[in-house]
Amino acid sequence: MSTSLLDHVRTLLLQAAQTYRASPSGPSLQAVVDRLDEPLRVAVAGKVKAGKSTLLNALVGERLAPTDAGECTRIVTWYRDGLTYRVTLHPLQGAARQVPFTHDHGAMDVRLGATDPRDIERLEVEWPSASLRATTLIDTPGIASLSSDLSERTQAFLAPDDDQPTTADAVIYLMRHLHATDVRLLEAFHDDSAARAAPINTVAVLSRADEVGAGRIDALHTARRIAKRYRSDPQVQRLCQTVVPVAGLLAESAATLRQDEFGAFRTIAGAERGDVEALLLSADRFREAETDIGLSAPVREGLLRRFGLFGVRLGDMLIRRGVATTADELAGELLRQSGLRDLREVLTNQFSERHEVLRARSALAVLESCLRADERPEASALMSALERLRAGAHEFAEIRLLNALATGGVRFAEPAIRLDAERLLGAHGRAVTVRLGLPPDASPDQIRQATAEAIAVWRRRAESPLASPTVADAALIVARSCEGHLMALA
Ligand SMILES: Nc1nc2c(ncn2[C@@H]2O[C@H](COP(=O)(O)OP(=O)(O)O)[C@@H](O)[C@H]2O)c(=O)[nH]1
Ligand SMILES: [Mg+2]
Repeated sequence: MSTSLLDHVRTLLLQAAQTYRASPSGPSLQAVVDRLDEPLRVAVAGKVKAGKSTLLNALVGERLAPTDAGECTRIVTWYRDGLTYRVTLHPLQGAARQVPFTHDHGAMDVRLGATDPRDIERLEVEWPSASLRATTLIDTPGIASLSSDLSERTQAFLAPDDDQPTTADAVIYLMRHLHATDVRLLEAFHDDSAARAAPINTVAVLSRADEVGAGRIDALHTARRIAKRYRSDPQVQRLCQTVVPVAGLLAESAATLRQDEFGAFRTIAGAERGDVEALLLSADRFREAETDIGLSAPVREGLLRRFGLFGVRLGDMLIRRGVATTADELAGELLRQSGLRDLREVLTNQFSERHEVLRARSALAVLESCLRADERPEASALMSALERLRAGAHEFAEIRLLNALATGGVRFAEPAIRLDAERLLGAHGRAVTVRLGLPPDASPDQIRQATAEAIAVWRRRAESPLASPTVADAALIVARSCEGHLMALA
């Protein structure tokens, strides 16, 4: 289904690239054609120190992106799967060039030499990695604060001026606690056009979730409750698909857990419980207090830096209770508790499964801006073809409706109807069983029957004399989605 959409988009782009081959737009159109076959581009955005680079590392499963200070944290950096390890510097002016780097145990250290970070458009890190095969991750410098020095380049990257399309297909937005500025920042890179960042391609992360409530052992429960509250806030619903709490530092360190660290955790878990509890009362205490549990201050300091106070408490508890008896088990359990797997699942449902539609959508945005920038007789035919494609493709209709449901542009009589519509439109995953709310092992007959029932219900809603035109249209789109499944089954 989506394949044909991408094919249509490709054909149209190739025509346009041909028409514009001698103009400045030519190369950018060709680049968009090439991009159709590339992995989805997901940008990690949010304020300074929200934990963006740490989370990116956790998603890759390696420490690549530098965290905290360092000039590279001020540069937009792409991490993509490659055949070899290579870093390319793209300056604002002049040709791209490879730059030397080192990568020992910690993050990458890219040698910029005499180049001023402000003269760099972006760094591109190629890194052979299974995690990067389906998605290219883009680390953005933080947005400092909206009122004063909102980082211009992050802003320019996420929400370019005018009608320029965005560089990323989807955005993970990190926020520590929902702040008025977060809402305004999210709003800043959203608008109503079909092409821009919209709730459909944004997932919010309640980041540094372990720090909620000063790192107490129930921190993540609390964070999950807060995230749930955000999810039901209409202001948040207008801006993103969902909100997931993640302890990025814990996830990053779990993914890269070393045997000596496991040994240190074992030492803690083997010590007298009262002594350990006293030591773990605060980070300062754990770092500095005199103790005879058998761990030197530098080792404790190291654990704290890598896992945070919450992570140390959790690791101690998991080993003490026998939940984790090996380094692998500990890593697995810390990862599970960090929330990273939940985030991955959301990313798969929200982005990976609809990557072709998202990509088609960004490609058409570029095409549209080229057509508008350079008007000529042939452009009008291309523009109508583009509009026909946008209006006609059911995948776009689904995306538009999901956006409209999120932003309140379409309202059904009851919240339950909206939830039903979102599920059928693929908001929670595109698999037909997920859409229908059936168990994964439902039989073809069950699927057929549930689909037929859904079609009947939604056709009735569309034809109801009480339905407003917007609701009727929306109901028709849902019914058509269901009919699509039925055809796919046959
Ligand atoms: N406790 C805790 N600290 C974190 C977490 N994520 C990041 N940090 C710390 O916060 C600081 C900023 O993180 P960084 O990833 O560089 O943030 P960025 O500026 O958004 O890229 C670093 O000292 C990280 O170790 C987290 O999930 N929990
Ligand atoms: Mg960073």
